[in-house]
Amino acid sequence: MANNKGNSLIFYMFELNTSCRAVYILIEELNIEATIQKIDMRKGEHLTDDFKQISPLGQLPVMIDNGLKLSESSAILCYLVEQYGNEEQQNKLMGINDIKIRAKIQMALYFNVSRFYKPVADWLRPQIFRGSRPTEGECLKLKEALRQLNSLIKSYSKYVAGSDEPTVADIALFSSVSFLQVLNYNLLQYNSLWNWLKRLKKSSLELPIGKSLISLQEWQEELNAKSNENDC
Ligand SMILES: N[C@@H](CCC(=O)N[C@@H](CS)C(=O)NCC(=O)O)C(=O)O
Repeated sequence: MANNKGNSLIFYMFELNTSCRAVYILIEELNIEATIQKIDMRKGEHLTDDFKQISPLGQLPVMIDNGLKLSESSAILCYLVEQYGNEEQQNKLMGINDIKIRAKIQMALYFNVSRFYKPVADWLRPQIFRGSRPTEGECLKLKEALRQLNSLIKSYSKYVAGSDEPTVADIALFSSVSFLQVLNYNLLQYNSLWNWLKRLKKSSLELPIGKSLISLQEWQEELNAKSNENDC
């Protein structure tokens, strides 16, 4: 049954942005009845005056809930769990009853924003916005970011904050990594990361994760069709 408490939530997202996708996975997991407003950044829909009233810097993701306007996906993820999760979900996704897990979740969220997200976004951007390949420098930075994430996962047992169940930090990081996977990026060499991905896909997040991948797969099919285009 949908979580009706979410009736007032409006979530603005660009389907091909990893931060937006992370929040979308959580909305699905918490079954929040939100209004999802899709903004296509490829068409410049984030640059209009109307959208700048909502997000003054023209950034996505952004949400409005009962007068609260929030950007930055990590902040949105934490807010949604606290506002809409029941006690079990709050404990599982944000470790509210375990200060050490909670601290490690924060650490992994900061790692995502400060070290991981940007190299992934820089590698993806040319492909999403220009249909071109990333540069060698962008490829090298992405490799280093993946190596770091692999080490982080290796240092814990199952999930990125050392918990037995996936948390919001896994959702945030998964969102970036799954994008690479859909584009057939070779992740097999990052052994711990690869096994974490497999675990996540069979975890309690299996359904929201699967749903979030549909639009990505559609985009990838579109990309393939374009690269094989032949009008002779
Ligand atoms: N740290 C932010 C990153 C969000 C982000 O990078 N958004 C991009 C989407 S491609 C954006 O809005 N770019 C437009 C701009 O910065 O003008 C988060 O986690 O929400």
